[in-house]
Amino acid sequence: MPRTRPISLTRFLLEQQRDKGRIDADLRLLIEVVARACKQISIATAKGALGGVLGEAGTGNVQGEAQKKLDVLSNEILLEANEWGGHLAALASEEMDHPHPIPHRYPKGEYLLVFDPLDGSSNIDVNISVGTIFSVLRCPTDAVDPDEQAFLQAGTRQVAAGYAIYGSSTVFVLTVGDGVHAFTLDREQGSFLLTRSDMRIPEDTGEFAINMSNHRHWEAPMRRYIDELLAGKDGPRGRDFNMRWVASMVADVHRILTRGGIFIYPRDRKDPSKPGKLRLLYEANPMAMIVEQAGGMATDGRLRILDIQPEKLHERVAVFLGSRNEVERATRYHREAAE
Ligand code: AHM
Ligand code: MG
Repeated sequence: MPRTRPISLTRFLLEQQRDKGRIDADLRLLIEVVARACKQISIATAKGALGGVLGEAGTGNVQGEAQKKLDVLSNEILLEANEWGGHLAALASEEMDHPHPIPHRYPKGEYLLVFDPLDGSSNIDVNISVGTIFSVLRCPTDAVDPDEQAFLQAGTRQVAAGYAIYGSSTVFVLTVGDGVHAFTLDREQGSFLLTRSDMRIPEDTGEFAINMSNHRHWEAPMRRYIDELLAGKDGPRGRDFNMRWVASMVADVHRILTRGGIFIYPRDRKDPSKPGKLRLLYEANPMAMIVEQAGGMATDGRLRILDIQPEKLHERVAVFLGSRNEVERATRYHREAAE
């Protein structure tokens, strides 16, 4: 339940800067600007058919995916909001082939912002939750005009990560390395208000999230883990498990932060050239930081996601995240199979 005098995101960030010394003024401004852009995206998303924003944009992104009108619009909103503040050295996004430099007419800052402007966009037209995911890195000091290389940093180097979920309410979830905090958008006031601080993911869970239709394409350890869950009370786990799959990573992760669970998007044999579907820099890394900050665990089935050294801006990775004991088990099955 919200407190009687809820803390605004603005005040929370100011306290993180002034009292805790955890963020500087530029990072505070950056997060505020991202949150403001998320408010705009939330408004555009909520208008739905009335805003003329549903449907295909008629273009494709670098990953060969058809872009929705709202993918393109959300990307533009985030670019426009972040270009001029003087806090960023460059931006990169799922929807752009290459990093976007800060135009010369604006001052440059020391941070890099990388984002998925509208995650789960296959759900837009059917009115199911979508979201924005973002990650903040420091720009290497020797990168005068930061290119792709500047972004290729392990997730452990993130200074902030978060997402906004546009669901039955709009919630902005943030970590600056000091726990995970959720702010609900008060639409009358137009501000994000702290509604959950220090979110914790339970170590154990009876709920899993995976796209089961890919079962036949999975590797053996993946099938072993899920088949054991499906066997329920009569199987080796001796209990029943429940399944949820929203097909919006933000929504699945938000549920896991709220009540626990394991989310898996494994690599599979459908397209062996792709090591998973989700992207390391703007989906897996920010979510892994959030999940770890909430006491959970995030791996690619073998390694800790945050330790992976990226080689490409749009690199894909397998993702196992959520309640620690289940992620540990699924990861162990994969490691054992590799021995
Ligand atoms: P997107 O960024 O193009 O929306 O793709 C990522 C989404 C995730 O939000 C979600 O977990 C996954 O793709 C769903 O994939 P699938 O349709 O294969 O179940
Ligand atoms: Mg996405």
